[in-house]
Amino acid sequence: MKSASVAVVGRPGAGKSTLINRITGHKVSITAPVPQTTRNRIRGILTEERGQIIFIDTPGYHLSDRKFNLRLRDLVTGTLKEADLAVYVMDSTRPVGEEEEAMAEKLLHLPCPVVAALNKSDLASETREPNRLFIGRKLPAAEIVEVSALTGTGFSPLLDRIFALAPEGDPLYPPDYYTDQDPEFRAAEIIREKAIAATREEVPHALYVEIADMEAAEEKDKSRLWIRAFLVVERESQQGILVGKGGERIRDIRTEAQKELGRIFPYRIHLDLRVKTRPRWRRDEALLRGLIR
Ligand SMILES: Nc1nc2c(ncn2[C@@H]2O[C@H](COP(=O)(O)OP(=O)(O)OP(=O)(O)O)[C@@H](O)[C@H]2O)c(=O)[nH]1
Ligand SMILES: [Mg+2]
Repeated sequence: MKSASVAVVGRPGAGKSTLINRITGHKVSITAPVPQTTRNRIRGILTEERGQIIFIDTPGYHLSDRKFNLRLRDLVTGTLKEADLAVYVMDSTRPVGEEEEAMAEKLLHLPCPVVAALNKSDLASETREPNRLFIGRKLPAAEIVEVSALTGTGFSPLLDRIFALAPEGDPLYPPDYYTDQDPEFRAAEIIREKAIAATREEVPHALYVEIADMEAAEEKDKSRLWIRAFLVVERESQQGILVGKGGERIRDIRTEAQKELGRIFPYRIHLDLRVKTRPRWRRDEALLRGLIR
């Protein structure tokens, strides 16, 4: 039996979270068309006859020296240090930039093997071949597999490669486990995804979700899960955007979140969603310690 912990790394928006969701067959990690969605290390577990692979989703590797971003980058570094191997997800439709250079440089000095997933193969792209050459030049030992995280194309050779490189070992999780996230974190993430999808520009980045209360209650027809949550933003103006005209936007976010939470948790969901402001939270060291982990 094989057993491995696999760090999934790459530039923001490369498709890391989409890949893990598709590989595990579950919504493990939230995704969005805007970059810098993932802020935590999130495990997605795949168990097969060949063994168990623990995929660890990470924040997109982004070169900025703001406190918030440095913490995200530290998570990537820490995850790579503990992993048995790394999957380097690269968006084949975007030209290589300095972030890609920095990411590749980091991977070159790892003791563990690297598999490169050249992602978004479902889209036509003039940068695919140049990007493939870039990986070949920067990481000559890395095998390159062309994939589409969206459709699942290329997953079979990718998984063959991962299992081949994985060390022997016993599974760490029972076979039916696909993630180890606690319910509060999952709920907060689903709500954040719906809020990101409903907003633009700086709002998705200025946002986090605080679960104030989460409680299950037995009722005669079905068990209910009560969730009281806050969308926290940095400024009053962002609060207004989230609420929308006549409260329309927050109602939509709540409806979408409730729908998806109802698919994940075996309860009828009752979500009480509000908005509040916490100025400069992205510079609050103590808050970030709890939020980014
Ligand atoms: N067409 C296409 N789109 C993809 C593919 N993989 C991911 N995407 C899209 O790319 C966007 C970013 O995907 P994510 O999975 O959130 O990317 P990520 O690397 O996790 O991003 P961060 O968490 O910000 O680092 C989303 O809109 C996805 O639907 C793919 O194979 N094909
Ligand atoms: Mg992600």
